Amino acid sequence: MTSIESVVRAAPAELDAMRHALEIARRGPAKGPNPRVGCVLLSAAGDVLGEGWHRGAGTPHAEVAALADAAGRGTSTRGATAVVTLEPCNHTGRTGPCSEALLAAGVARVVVSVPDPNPVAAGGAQRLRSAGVEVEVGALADEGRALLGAWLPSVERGRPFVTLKLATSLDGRVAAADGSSRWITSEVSRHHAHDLRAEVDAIVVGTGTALVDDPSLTARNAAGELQRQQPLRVVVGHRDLPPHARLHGPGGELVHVRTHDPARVLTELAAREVRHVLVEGGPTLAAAFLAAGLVDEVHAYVAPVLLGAGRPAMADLGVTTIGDAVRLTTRSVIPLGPDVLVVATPDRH
Ligand code: AOF
Ligand code: ZN
Repeated sequence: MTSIESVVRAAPAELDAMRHALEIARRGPAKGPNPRVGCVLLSAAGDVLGEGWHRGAGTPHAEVAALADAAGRGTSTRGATAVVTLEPCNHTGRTGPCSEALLAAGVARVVVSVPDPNPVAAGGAQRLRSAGVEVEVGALADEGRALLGAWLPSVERGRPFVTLKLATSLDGRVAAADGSSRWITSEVSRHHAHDLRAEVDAIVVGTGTALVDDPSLTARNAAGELQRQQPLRVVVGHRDLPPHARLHGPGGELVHVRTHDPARVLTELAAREVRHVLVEGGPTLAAAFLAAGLVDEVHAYVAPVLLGAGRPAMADLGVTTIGDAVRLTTRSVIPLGPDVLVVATPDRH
């Protein structure tokens, strides 16, 4: 971005409209292939002509929904300003290009929060400018990026965003020496972890964990009932699951990726339009993702329990000297009953 473009010229009424667009965008789904987007149409006098938000892949984009809302109110959008949380798309995907829809509606000015990082869809700002429309990009950009969550880094990196979940004793163990592990963390932590499952598109475990723990990998509510939208359940490794495994029971679709290469797992999931992956273990898979530099965020639930000679949370990372340690930056520390949740991101070199 040039220094000229980084100066955003947006009127107070446009910033108010952007705040509202960010708010209504949150009515859309927080996960899935498409981002959450909101749009507010303003008259030259600053009155709201229409508003809309994106309800998920395959449904109209926010701009088109806002134009339809204005048409429903019987107001003309000729000369209007469109305030949009994401740069209008310039492609025909599941729906048509928003840039063309805005031009056809006679919109004269567009205020955008975040440029679209999707190379397939991007280019709307340029298309609109070349047709004589004024375009401002970067209004309330921090809020706009926060709205997009894991979708933004996932599209920027061309692979799903990866959260690694650990649940350990204070001395970093995930099981006692005999393998028993129920329960190290408290019920509060386990509920919190279930909510995290509900937020992601896919949960990944290694075949070792699938065979030993026989997990169901479902997102359940406090009453133990399955939540409405279940994440994809992904098992990584070469061994087969027994026919009676809980993973064959009710829940999200089960995918078995027969590889040990984390990059291949992510390529496979990206092809299924997965944007956010939760890696739940075990120690071998966790180490493989970390060693490959494919962990974006760690959620470590740590319980005030000591296990001594138990099983470590992480297999060999290839760290033999302190200079090679994998360092992270702590983003937040959340007390959960007797436990704490540490959210941290690996430092990139
Ligand atoms: C917009 N407004 O409301 C959204 C946009 O397959 P499609 O047609 O739904 O296109 C999805 C892509 O379009 C998505 O990856 C992102 O780049 C952009 N989403 N764009 O102008 C919207 N949801
Ligand atoms: Zn669009």
